[in-house]
Amino acid sequence: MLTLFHAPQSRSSRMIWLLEELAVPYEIKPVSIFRPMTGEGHGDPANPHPDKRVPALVHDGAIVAESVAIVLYLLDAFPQAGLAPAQGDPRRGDYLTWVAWYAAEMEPAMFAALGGELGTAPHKQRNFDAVVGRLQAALAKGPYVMGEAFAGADFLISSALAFARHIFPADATLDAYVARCQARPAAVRGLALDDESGLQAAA
Ligand SMILES: N[C@@H](CCC(=O)N[C@@H](CS)C(=O)NCC(=O)O)C(=O)O
Repeated sequence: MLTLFHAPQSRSSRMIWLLEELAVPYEIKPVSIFRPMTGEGHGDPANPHPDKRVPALVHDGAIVAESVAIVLYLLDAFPQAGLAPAQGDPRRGDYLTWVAWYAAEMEPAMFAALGGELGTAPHKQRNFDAVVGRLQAALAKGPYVMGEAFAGADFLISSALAFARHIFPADATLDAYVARCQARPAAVRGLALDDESGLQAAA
């Protein structure tokens, strides 16, 4: 059994989308998290994440934490979804590069921009420009970062882009990419389930 430890409208929301893509049975366990913007919530003792954050996944007793680890783990465990080139596939390196790039380059650059740090730190501005440039170059070639096919990295990249769209440059290609990813039936179902989980948490 797969159990997702989830808090509404957080980094675990896109994992509901991912689980919907896999079309395998899973359950969602809502947990409280500390929300720094409002000061609400707290680390939930029921959450197996080492830092009481979300997402956390338990699969047949094994705990997987960190968004990137969960994407890699699930897409290898359920290859029938066709969202990750397998070991030995020549596209595997590109896939791993994009997933790691998301965590190592895109997230830090995005949070530096959200925190207003770019103007005072030229190297952070340079890193941010590199992130935008790489994304624009990839999406000028294909509808998804790896080309024709939607793959694991697109969950992470498109959802982060949607979350912080205002700090990225106005660009119809970026808008169309986010819309294309979010129009997937599994994404639409995932969003509805996230909203539902928020209503349950509030009740
Ligand atoms: N690098 C982690 C970050 C996880 C994270 O910070 N999640 C937030 C929600 S978006 C959280 O649980 N915050 C609660 C806290 O910091 O205590 C990942 O991508 O999984």
